[in-house]
Amino acid sequence: MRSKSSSFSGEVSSSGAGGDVRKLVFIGDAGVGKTSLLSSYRKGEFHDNEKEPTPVLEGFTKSVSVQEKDHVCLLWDTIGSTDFERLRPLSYPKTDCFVICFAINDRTSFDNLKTIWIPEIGLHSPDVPYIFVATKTDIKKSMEPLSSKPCTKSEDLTTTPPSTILNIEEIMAYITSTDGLDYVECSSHDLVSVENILKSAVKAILTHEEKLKAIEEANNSKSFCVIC
Ligand SMILES: Nc1nc2c(ncn2[C@@H]2O[C@H](COP(=O)(O)OP(=O)(O)O)[C@@H](O)[C@H]2O)c(=O)[nH]1
Ligand SMILES: [Mg+2]
Repeated sequence: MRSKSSSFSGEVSSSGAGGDVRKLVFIGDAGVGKTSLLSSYRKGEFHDNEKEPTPVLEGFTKSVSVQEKDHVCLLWDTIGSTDFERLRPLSYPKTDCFVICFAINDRTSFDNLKTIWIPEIGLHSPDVPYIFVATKTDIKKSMEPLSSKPCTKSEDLTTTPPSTILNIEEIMAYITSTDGLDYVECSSHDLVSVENILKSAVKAILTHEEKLKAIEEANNSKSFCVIC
């Protein structure tokens, strides 16, 4: 990993997280791996994070290079459980991009994109771009060789049966039906895949800003024509 990291908490300024800092808020069901991927990325290595609590209302910054420019990202974790559905939106103001996570081996977390997460950001932050992230893809990879060769009895004893891994066609069918700007797969064990989330989020923000600029220019030229 290339960048310096620092803690950040409290108020954010009026333009996104402040100046050129891009605030990325990670949401998704409890247990999909949000805290693990953020804390692995921050520390530079994966720690089994089962007992580590999710930081609330506190983020940290990392910089990432996109289109030959360094962009500082403020990474903001949230708690996915329904008990926190009233507290969680306190993290949403000034968000530049939501990173909506589901686990590749957890169908409920995927179904909840539609029933919980898209409605939640639609309610609190309707004009903010978002991307989707499938987590724990190491589980999928560790199972791939098994499907291409006959299983022995011991190989059958995997904790995640192949049938519970979501397939890419189904994922893409849903994602292309939304306004999500990208889909990224990651594993907390593979920090390059985590950095790709940041790059994808920054690209989504830049795309969204270009779109807003084009709309504004079109509106300006329309008013100019009316005056003529
Ligand atoms: N195999 C695998 N397990 C993971 C990964 N990321 C997180 N986990 C495990 O998933 C569980 C829940 O992770 P956590 O980060 O607390 O989820 P959160 O509730 O979304 O923050 C923990 O036991 C983690 O060790 C991953 O990339 N691969
Ligand atoms: Mg957590």
